[in-house]
Amino acid sequence: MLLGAATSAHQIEGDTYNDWTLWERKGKAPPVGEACNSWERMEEDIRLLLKIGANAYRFSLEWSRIEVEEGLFNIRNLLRYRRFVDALLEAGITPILTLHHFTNPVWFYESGGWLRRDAPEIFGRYADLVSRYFGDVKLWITINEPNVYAYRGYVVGDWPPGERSLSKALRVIRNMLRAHSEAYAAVKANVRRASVGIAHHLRVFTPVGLLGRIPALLREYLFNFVPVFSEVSGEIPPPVALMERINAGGDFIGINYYTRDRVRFSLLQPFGVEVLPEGVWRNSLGWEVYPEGLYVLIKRYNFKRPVLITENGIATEDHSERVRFVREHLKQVKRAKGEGMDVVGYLYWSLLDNYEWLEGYSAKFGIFTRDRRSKGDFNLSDQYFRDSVS
Ligand code: IFM
Repeated sequence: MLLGAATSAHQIEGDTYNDWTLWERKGKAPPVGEACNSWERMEEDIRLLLKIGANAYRFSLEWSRIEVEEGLFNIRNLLRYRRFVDALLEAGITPILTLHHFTNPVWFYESGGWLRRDAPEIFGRYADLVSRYFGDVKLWITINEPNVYAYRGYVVGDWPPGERSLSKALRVIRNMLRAHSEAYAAVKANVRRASVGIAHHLRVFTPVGLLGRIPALLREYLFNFVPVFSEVSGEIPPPVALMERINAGGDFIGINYYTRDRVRFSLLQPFGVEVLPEGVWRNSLGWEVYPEGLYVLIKRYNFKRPVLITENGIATEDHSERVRFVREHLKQVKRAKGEGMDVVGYLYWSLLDNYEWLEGYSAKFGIFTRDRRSKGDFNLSDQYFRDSVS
């Protein structure tokens, strides 16, 4: 089983210049600064992975470093990632490469971004170029959390581009699913035996009261079901599209899991309102911690395919709470495996305390601090963790 950790480029590399940078400069998000300086110090991150007994590492390539202008690729930067992958392989760590993790090149963003008609082809071209350089990487994630990206950027509007339009959000989701399909085909053509999928952010939606079932079902359908179903069936269902055929394929189901929402009916909000009773386990951002949800989602969304837990983590200042969090979630993985689910890996979010978008550096998801100091015992190869998954 793959056991390891996950990160993303903008959150750890430092010195990135993309659409989120513009958002920061507008004062809409805290400045990322040099983050964990991983662009310079990636190889040190490998030492940390070895320290925790990890055999896998999920990280993302920063599209804006690679396609610096439309159709113009910076191969030097691509080769920087190439050297990193070589070092991972040498260390016996399986690289899991993400092509898109929220951030976009400024030229793409300023010309319409994910609303551009040709966004899927543009992304496919980028995936094609990159995958030619990584023929030995067997695990690929095309896009991270398309549902969250569309929701925050085009419904809530607190992420770039700051739109508040459901119809635009649906167009963005549709384009991202098409883009996944393009990238899937490109990677499969260039890399023999590659396994390619999306990292889906899935949540448990628990209704509060009888009427709460309506908004909970709506959320379940739009947020969880539509993206996963489109990926596995190759058809995008309404309201995103009218069963539009795409060639998408998911060789595994990637699940990012953090929390559940308890949803109550509201006459004013079609998607209901969230309620959280006193006394439930929460992380430092106030999100409910609900380990059983991981089991529920693996069972509900596996579509008879291998499942990879592409992210699962807790923001906390208390490292022993983090250890308890991982243990409780791995118990649920074990439970699902015991019932025949093919869970092939578990990646903790995150290796390092890093830049948590609007929350900046206040949320501490890391096993290590930004300066790469250990916070205490944590070893995925310990009997203690192995027992939970074997
Ligand atoms: O930090 C994020 C990550 O970028 C995507 N998944 C959720 C994490 C925690 O919020």
